[in-house]
Amino acid sequence: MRKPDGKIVLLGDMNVGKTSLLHRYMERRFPDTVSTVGGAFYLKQWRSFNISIWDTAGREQFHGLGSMYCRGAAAVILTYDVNHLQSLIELEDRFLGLTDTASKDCLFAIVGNKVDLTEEEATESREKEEHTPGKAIGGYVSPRVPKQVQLEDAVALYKKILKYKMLDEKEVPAAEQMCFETSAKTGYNVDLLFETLFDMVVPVIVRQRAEEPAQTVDISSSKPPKRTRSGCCT
Ligand SMILES: Nc1nc2c(ncn2[C@@H]2O[C@H](COP(=O)(O)OP(=O)(O)OP(=O)(O)O)[C@@H](O)[C@H]2O)c(=O)[nH]1
Ligand SMILES: [Mg+2]
Repeated sequence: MRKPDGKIVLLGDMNVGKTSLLHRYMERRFPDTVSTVGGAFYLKQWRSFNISIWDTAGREQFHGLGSMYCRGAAAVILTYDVNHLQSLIELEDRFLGLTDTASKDCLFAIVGNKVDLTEEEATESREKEEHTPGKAIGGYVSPRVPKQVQLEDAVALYKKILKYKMLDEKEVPAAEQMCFETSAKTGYNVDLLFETLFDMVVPVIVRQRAEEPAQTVDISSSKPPKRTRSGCCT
C-alpha cells in the first residue's frame, strides 16, 4: 500500500456525527454507528494524491490519542452538533489544543452537523413539500428542535482559532469558506465539505513534500571515517 500523501483528521465531541459524516461521504449511506473506539481511517484518492481521512473518538477516555492522530495533519475538521451548544464550546476547550501537533500550515474547517433536525430545516422542507403537488408527507419524522448554534458562532470560533495559531486572516481561507453546516443523514453539504478540503489540502501536501528532508543519501559524497592509530573510529 502506498503511504498516504496527506492527512485530514475529524475531531469533536462524542455523538456529533464524525463517523456518520465519513460514512456518508465514503460509502454514500447513513448506517447505524457505534461510538468510535480509538480511531480509524479511510483512504481517498484525489487527483494524483492519496489522502487519509481519520475518524477519531470523541469520548473523554480516548482524549489523549487526539494529538497523536493530528500529528502532521494537513487539515482538521472540527465538528459540532448544531443542536447542542456545548459541543461547539468543547471544540475550543478540549479539542483545539490537540491540533498543536498538526502541520504548521494546517487548515481548519468547522462543521455543524445534524441540520436536518432543526426547526428551520423542517420549515424549509415542509414548504418544498407543500409546493410539490401529489407528494405525500409520510414516514418517520424526526423530532425537530430549535437550532442552538448559528453559523456566526462557528465563524467566531474560526477567528479565535486564527488568533490562537497566530495566523494572519489574509493568508488563510476566509471563515465563510471554512464553516459548513451539514447533515450526514440527508447528505446535505457533505460532498461540498470534503471536496472543498481536498482541493485546499493539495497545495499544503505539495509544500510539505518540498520541505521534507531528502529521502536518499548520496554515499559518493560522504567521506570515509578517519582511522586513529588504535583502529577505532572517532
Ligand atoms: N439526524 C441526524 N442524526 C445524525 C447525523 N449524524 C449522525 N447522527 C446520529 O448521531 C449519532 C452519533 O453519530 P456518530 O457518527 O456515531 O457520532 P461520532 O461523532 O462519531 O461519535 P463518537 O464516535 O462517540 O465520537 C448516531 O445515532 C447517528 O445516527 C445527522 O446528520 N442527522
Ligand atoms: Mg465515531
